[in-house]
Amino acid sequence: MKPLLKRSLLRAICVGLSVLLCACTGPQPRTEPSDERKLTVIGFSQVGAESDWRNGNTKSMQQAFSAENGYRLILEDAQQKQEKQITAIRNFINQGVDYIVLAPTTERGWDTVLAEANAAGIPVIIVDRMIEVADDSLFTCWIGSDFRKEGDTAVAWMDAHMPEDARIVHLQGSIGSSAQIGRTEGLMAALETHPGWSLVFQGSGDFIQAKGQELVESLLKSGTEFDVIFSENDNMAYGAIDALKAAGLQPGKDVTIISFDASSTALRLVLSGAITLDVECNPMHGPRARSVIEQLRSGETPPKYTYVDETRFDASNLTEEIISRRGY
Ligand code: GYE
Repeated sequence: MKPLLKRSLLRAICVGLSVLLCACTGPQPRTEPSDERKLTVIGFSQVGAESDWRNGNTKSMQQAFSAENGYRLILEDAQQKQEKQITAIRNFINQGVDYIVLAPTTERGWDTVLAEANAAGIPVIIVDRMIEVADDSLFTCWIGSDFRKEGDTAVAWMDAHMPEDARIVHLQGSIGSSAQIGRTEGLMAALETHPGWSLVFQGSGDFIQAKGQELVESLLKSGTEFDVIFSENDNMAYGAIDALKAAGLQPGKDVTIISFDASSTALRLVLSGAITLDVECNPMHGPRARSVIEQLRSGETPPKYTYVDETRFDASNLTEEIISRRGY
């Protein structure tokens, strides 16, 4: 048979088969672009995938803005780079998304791009870290944590449990992010009121486990002595724990570790004693952001700022049950 003839015959058989299939199963629901167009499109610019907190946050957004819930989520991972977020926002504007959700890397540098979103009439919802813009009307609302309060919670605990001459290693998050700024401010204020406390090291591990590990390794190599590690997130604390163990030290006993986020992995380390205190920072912003968008869609005005209620965990108030309900 000539190849052309063979192809037409094959096509005829396929068409015949699909007609038969339709006839047997009845009319098929249409999932054509018309359905797709009914979904509300969300452009979400995410910081990156640097931590357990961040991955929990991404998952929460994906679940909240699912197709079953009537949304199409366009997720852009910025790999912790603000330039990538600015490009992502410009792409969202070009694509004509219905809403932009921004989890900003740093607080500053958003005025121009948000003015562009504003001019295009696209509401911008900020989640997690805060932004600092000259004109607050450039964003519709913000949902996140009180990072300064988290810092203060940690130092209040230190005040009650740490010796007066505690030597502190401070692992900071990404410099210029609200989470770093607030938690650092808490510790800096406490150092002023505790003249016996000393800061033996301060540096950024960018919220990343490997960087936290490197910093503590090099401190140990240089012979720096310390009693407390104030780690501005759980992943850097994991790195610190590995470095201490590799040097033959017992985290939680030889060195007190204070961390932030309270992800389930870290809370297990609180139970086992390696982390002594973990200040909660809750990443489940998906349902909160969706609720804000639903309010906007029905013509309501959501609150400009929504702070999430948070707690802190140490051996005195942590149970397996709490960990199993964490979700991140
Ligand atoms: O603490 C850290 C993440 O901005 C609250 O970013 C967030 C912080 C969180 O990488 O783990």
